[in-house]
Amino acid sequence: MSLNWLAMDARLADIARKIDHGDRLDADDGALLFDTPDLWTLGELANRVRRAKHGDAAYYNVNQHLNYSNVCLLSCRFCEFQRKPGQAGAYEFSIEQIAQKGRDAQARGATEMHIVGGLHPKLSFDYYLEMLRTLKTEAPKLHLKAFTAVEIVHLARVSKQALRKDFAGGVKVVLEALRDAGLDSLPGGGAEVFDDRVHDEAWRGKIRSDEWLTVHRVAHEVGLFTNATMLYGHIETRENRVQHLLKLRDEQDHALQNELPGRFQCVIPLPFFPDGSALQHLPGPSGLENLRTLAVARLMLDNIEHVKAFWIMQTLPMAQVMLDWGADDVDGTVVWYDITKVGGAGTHQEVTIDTMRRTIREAGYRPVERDTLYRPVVRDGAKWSVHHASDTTADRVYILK
Ligand code: V47
Repeated sequence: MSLNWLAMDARLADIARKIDHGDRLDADDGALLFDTPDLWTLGELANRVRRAKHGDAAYYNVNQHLNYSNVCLLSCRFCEFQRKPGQAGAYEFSIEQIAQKGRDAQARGATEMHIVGGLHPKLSFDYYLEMLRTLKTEAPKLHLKAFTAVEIVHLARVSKQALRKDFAGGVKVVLEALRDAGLDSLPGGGAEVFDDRVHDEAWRGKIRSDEWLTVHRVAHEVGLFTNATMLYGHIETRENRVQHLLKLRDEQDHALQNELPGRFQCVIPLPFFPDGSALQHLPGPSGLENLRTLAVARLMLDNIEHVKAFWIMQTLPMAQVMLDWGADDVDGTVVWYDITKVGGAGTHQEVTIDTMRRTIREAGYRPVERDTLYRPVVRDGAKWSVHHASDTTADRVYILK
């Protein structure tokens, strides 16, 4: 019996050579990686890069997500989370409710609070500053990873900074005020896919890619580390995905070449979930498409250290497979999550530390608890400390390498 049909796609040989030599892949390589039927070689290449960077480590953190309000001025067609003011199910948390969640998370031993919400028409800039200040007072051990670039631009409007001609200058004022109130880093949400056609069809009214990238650039300039997402599997093309990854790579080049005090730490490809959204007639990406997109992200983004398989959207078994396909991180214990509820989940979506570690071990990897800045954490129950005592920028860079 001939096994020729199992042979490697010969077109991948050049890409494999580039990867072995540490050469950068270009847009044509990205297109080929999306086109090849040879998924095994693609996965193997991504795994090779992942193992060269992180060995058998698989990172997770003990975190808690907080979605402070689902009220949103936008009507993104992929979103099942947003509600209009007064609509059934619309909510916003008071500062005291948020403080209680912070105290609970800290008592549980969480290292991070990941905070995002809709673009609320009524909440003042002070609400957001107060939220951060209160959490820093009530739960000072929590790293506050808060507000997507979309919320930051909304806050620039709310605080009238967006009236300035200089968009980046207004964003800077807002980010500095939030940082001084306790903001520690920015999550990667709201990037969706960097393409104006897709933007206008599916999330008109939201900031465009140039604004999203400007917010992250300014964040890096003012010393904040950030993440980046890519929402795929809806009305975008695979070429759009390649362009999205290249734009992220260029932005990271800018941060690294200019030695900015912040940069992207992690990229998170997010598979579109149609249920409950205005695009629910679409099928959503298949498991194989998820693996392919993850592997391409790992291979194209040679300058971003970490790639996350967000288990909430991928499921735990899929996240296990993804550790072999380029991912080195699975996010954290989460506890509460309101934005997507896969397979009929409610807002309580939690894994315990034991389950997280067992899941990673069963996939053949070594579980490493990290803090938000990817420093190893030493834990004894709810008590924890960062393995490297000092918190200098030099230390961060050391751990990132
Ligand atoms: O920005 C919304 C996406 C994002 C749907 O920074 C959807 O560490 C799929 O950004 N199907 C929020 N995706 C989640 C996010 C995130 C998650 C985990 C870790 C980090 C990080 C960031 O969720 C939104 C949007 O792109 N989203 N609706 C949906 N129906």
